[in-house]
Amino acid sequence: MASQNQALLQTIAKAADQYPKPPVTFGYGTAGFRTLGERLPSVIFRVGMLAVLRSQRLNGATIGVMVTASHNPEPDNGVKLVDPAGEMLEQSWEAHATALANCETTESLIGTYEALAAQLRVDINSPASVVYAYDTRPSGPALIQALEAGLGAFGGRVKTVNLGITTTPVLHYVVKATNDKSGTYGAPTIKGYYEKLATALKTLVGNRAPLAPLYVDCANGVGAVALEEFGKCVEDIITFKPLNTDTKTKGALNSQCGADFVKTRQQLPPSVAEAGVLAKPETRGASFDGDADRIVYYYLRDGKNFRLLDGDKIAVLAALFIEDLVKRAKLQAKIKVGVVQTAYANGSSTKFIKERNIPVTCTATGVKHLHHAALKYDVGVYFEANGHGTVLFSSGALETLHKTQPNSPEEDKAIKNLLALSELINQAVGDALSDLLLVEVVLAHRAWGAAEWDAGYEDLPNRLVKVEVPDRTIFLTTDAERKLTSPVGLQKLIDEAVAKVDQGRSFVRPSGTEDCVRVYAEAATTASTEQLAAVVTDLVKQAAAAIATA
Ligand code: 16G
Ligand code: MG
Repeated sequence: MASQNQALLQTIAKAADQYPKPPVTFGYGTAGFRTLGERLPSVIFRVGMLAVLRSQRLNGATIGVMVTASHNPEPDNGVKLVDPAGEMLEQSWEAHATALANCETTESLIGTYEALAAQLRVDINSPASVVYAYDTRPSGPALIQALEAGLGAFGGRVKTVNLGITTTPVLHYVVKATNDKSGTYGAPTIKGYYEKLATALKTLVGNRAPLAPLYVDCANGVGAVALEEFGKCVEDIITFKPLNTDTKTKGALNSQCGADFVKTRQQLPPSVAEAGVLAKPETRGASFDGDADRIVYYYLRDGKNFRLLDGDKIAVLAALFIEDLVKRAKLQAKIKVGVVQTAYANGSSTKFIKERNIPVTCTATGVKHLHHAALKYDVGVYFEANGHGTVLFSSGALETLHKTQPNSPEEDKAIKNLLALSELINQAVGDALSDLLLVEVVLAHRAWGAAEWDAGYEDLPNRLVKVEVPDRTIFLTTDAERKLTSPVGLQKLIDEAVAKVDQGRSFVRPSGTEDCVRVYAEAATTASTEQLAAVVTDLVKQAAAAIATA
């Protein structure tokens, strides 16, 4: 076996020589590796090696690799690994990814890999399975070649499936479906996913009239490809009016459009405003981000004023609807619905949910944290304010729904709708497309337009400030990022500033994706919000400067 290993390692080394590491330090963060696409070939080659190791460690279960940089500018790219249940890579493996990516030479790469395999008790000659996909970025094809070189070095030991250009959530779905030995989750293909969604949508819409047409800003990204293909499967139920579907023009991706633009600027993409398509008050629009795992909605109140319906609004809409169905099914005692948010959720949304006796958990930023907290509820609704999110049905809840004998047609209907929702909503990861269908279904059932949906609660004015500091690693947080433990003394000053403001709330955390610290503030009025944000920003700058010069 030793000689077999040596032969394989030699083959890998030869292939790795074609992908030397540039003089850059890489880190596997919240969103995987992410930087300029041209810097990434060596990283992607090594991610291929790690995917094989991960699969071997899990007895050959299929692992996913997604090449995308989501809402980042077009020259960027990135890569992340997907675990067998369709979840993000287990956190302890992020360090292995970072270690491999930063080996300076082929020799150190091979040494590190061999040591890692030994430490994890993995036989590098055992079978593995990897499925991969990429978005519409120009650097995608070259990076996929690097990935294939990394996987190809293992020869026939690794079974690979290339899904081609598709969205991040579709890849997550295919990974989960491939590993589902019961075969009930759905066919492990892009088409299988669309068919699953379409079937669930048909059940939920029932004999209602077709849904209102919906304008969808696709951020000039891969969401446009998905929406076009999926749209054909449901054209008798809903008509999509895609906007920003240009995946070919250089520089168009995420430029002046997409969910991140809309959420950050709190305004329509100029292209959507110019198209004038939202002038009628009953018309609503939505924006995907660059890899279609995030969605925000909006409309023009009275045909004029921009109103954002973000992840918080979607969470409230979904949680209350599901809670209603559970009550109609008379299953409140057995199925508990809960909501998971981050500190960025608007205080009004949290208050609104709690007042309706639905429990709310707050976690640190990043999908994986919300996802894990949502698993603790029977039905866990999780959304970040920025539009990342989904609804998870526990196996216990699904079993209850399958086993319950309804005592009335109403109970029967509620149970069937809950089961159809569990099929409509992506159980692996948040999906803009699936979330869109969830929103449209709830609005159809409630006979609501955007204005009625929006009417539930009014957001508190809020402000997010990006602060550049000499060293963001000195900022350490606790209590789901709502309090600072370092720099020492800073939290007390923030608390004092907050106490002076009506309905004030503010927190500071280091970004996980950019070299900066983020300050969030909200309060009863716009003026007091701006003031609170300014005061806390100053406190942060002073504390950072004091430490830098100490
Ligand atoms: C990443 C996260 C997103 C989070 C954002 C925060 C995933 C897939 N993505 O994009 O959930 O909101 O980081 O960025 O987990 P920040 O740390 O720079 O504020
Ligand atoms: Mg994204």
